[in-house]
Amino acid sequence: MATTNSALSNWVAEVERLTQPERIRWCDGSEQEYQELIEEMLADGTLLKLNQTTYPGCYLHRSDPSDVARVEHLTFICSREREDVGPNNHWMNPVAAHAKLDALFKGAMRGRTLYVLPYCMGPIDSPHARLGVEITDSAYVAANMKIMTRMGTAALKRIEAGEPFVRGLHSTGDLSPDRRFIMHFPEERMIKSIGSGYGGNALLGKKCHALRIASWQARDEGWLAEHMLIVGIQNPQGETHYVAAAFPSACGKTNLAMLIPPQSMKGWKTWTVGDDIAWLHVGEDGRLWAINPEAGYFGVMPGTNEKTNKNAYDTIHSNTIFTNVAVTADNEPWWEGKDDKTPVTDWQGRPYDPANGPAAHPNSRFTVSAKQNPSYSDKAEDPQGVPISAILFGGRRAHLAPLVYEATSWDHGVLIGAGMASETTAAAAGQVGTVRRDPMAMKPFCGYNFADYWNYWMTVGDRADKAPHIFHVNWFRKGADGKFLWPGFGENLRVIKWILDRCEGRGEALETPIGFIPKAEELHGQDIGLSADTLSELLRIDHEAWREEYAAIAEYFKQYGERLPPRLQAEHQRIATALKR
Ligand code: GTP
Ligand code: SPV
Ligand code: MN
Repeated sequence: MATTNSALSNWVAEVERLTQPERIRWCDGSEQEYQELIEEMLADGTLLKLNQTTYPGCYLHRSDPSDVARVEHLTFICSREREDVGPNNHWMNPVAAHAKLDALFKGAMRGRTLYVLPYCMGPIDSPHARLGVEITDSAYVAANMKIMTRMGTAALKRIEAGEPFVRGLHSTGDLSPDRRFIMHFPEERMIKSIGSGYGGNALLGKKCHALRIASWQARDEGWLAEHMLIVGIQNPQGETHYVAAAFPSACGKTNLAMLIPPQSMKGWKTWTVGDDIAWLHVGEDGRLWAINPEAGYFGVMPGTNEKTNKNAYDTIHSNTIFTNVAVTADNEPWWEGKDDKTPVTDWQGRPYDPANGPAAHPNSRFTVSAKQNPSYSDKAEDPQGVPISAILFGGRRAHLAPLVYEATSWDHGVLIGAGMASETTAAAAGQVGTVRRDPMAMKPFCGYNFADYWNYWMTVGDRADKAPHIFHVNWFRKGADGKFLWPGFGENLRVIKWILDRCEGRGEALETPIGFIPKAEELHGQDIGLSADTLSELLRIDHEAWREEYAAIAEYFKQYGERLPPRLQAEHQRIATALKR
C-alpha cells in the first residue's frame, strides 16, 4: 500500500481485483521515473527515438490508426437524471454504464502494469486547484500526464491531507472502436475510459476531469471551467492585461496564447498562462480571475512553424513527445506546414506517398512542459491566478462572422457565446469542415445541460460587478478566392489592441445590430498592406445573412425547451428585432 489514504488504497485494490494487472506502479512524478517510463517504451516500441542531436529528449509515438482523435459519439455523461445532461450530451444511466464498463474492464490489465497517477490540476499550492488520481495501464499516458499535470508526490500529499479527488480509471483495452467508451459520472466525480490511448480520451486530467467533471463541480461550487486559453498582453507602457479566449478545438488557442507581436508593433509583449483550459472564479474585487489547471501543452502539430508560432516551434525542440507526425531522412519529426526538409516516413510508419494523404496526421500533436515556452508567464504559478480584462469567443467561419465585434453587455456576451458556430476540425473523429453550433467552444466538453450552463453563466456575471467585456473574433473569414482575408497569427494583436482599448474606455467603435465593431482605421491595415476593401470586407455585417443566422440560433435553442433561460431568450429577441429594422 503506497498511500495512507484508505479511500485511495481501497479503490486501487478494487481496480486491481477487477482488472488483474501483472504489477502495480505508484508514480511519484520524478524525473528519474519519467526516464524509466521512456526507456520501457523505447524497449517495447511504444516510442521511437527521434534525432537526439537536433531534438534531444524527443520521441515519436504512433497511435493505432483507428485511434487518432477524440470520439464524441462514444463520450457519455452518466447522471441520475437524463435531463441534467441536456441534448448537448450523450447520456447513459449510471448503473447501466458502470455494469457495461466493468464488464469491459474485467481482466483488461492482465500481463500489464497498472500505473497509479495522483495529480493536481492547477498550481500545487492554489486553493482553486483540484486533485485527481488516474489509474491506467498505459506508460504513454503516465508519461504524458507527468508533462500535462502536476503529477506525483506533491499531489498525493494534498489527497492524504484529506482533499477530495476525482477518480479516473483508464485502460487501452483492445483498442477496438466497438469497445471504446469515455464515460463520466459527475455526481460520483468519477471517469471510466476504455479502448483508446489518445489525448483527450486517455489523459483523463484534461478534457474528462478539467472540463466535463469540473464544469459540473464548478457550478456546485461557484466557479467556471472553460475551454479557454489565458494570455497576458503587455503594452509598450509596461502594463499587462489578461485575456481569456474560447475557440473550438484546432481553432487557434495555442497560437493566440503564444503570440509574438509583429515587427510593426514595437514594445508589445505577450505572456502565456494557459493554452487550452481556464478555471475562473469571481474575486473579492468583483473581477474574474483565472488559473490554468494544466502544466503542459498537448498542441496541434500541422501549421506550426517559425513564422506562425515561433514560441511553440522553439518549445518543441527538446523534451517533447510527438504523436502521429511524419519523419525525415535524418530522423527529425515532420508535419504539414513545417517549412524545411521533407518527409520520408508517414505517421503510420509507411514510406511517404502523397497518394496516401498527408504525411503527418491532421490531428498530430506535441506534448511538452509549459515551462519550456519562452513566453511562459511567471503568473502561471500564482495560486490566485490572473485577473481577466476581456473574454473572447471565436471560431472558424469562412463566411458571415466579422473579424471582431463586441457585446454590449454581459448577457449579450453570453448570447454570443451560446450562439457560436464553427467548422469542425480533425481534433474529433468525424467530418471536417462542416459548420456546427459549438457554444462557448464547449459542445464536446460541457458536462451538463447547456440551458443550465447558460443560465449559470448569467449568474456569474451578476456576481462579478467588474466582469470582463465579451467579444467575438473570427480569424478565418475567406474572400471570393477562397483564401483567408486576414493574415492571422501575430497580426491578431492588432485586434487584441482594439479590444483592450475598448476595455479601458478608449477605441472607436460603430454600433451594429449584432454589437460594436471597430472603425476600420483602428486596425491600421495599411501597416500590413491590407487594402481598404479587404478591411471593409473583414468587418462587413450582412444583415440578411445575420437574420438567417439568428433564426437558426432560435431553432437550435428550441431543443432546450423550458430550461432555456428567459434572459437569453430576451437577448435573442432584442438582436433579432434590431436586425429586422
Ligand atoms: P486544441 O488544442 O484542439 O484545443 O486547438 P487550439 O485551439 O489550441 O488550436 P491551435 O492554436 O493549435 O491551431 C490550430 C490550427 O489553426 C493550426 O494549424 C494553426 O496553425 C491554425 N491557426 C491558428 N491561428 C491561426 C490564425 O490566426 N490564422 C490562421 N489562418 N490559422 C491559424
Ligand atoms: C481538443 O480537442 O480540444 C484538444 C485535444 O485540446 S484533446 O486533448 O485530444 O482533446
Ligand atoms: Mn482543446
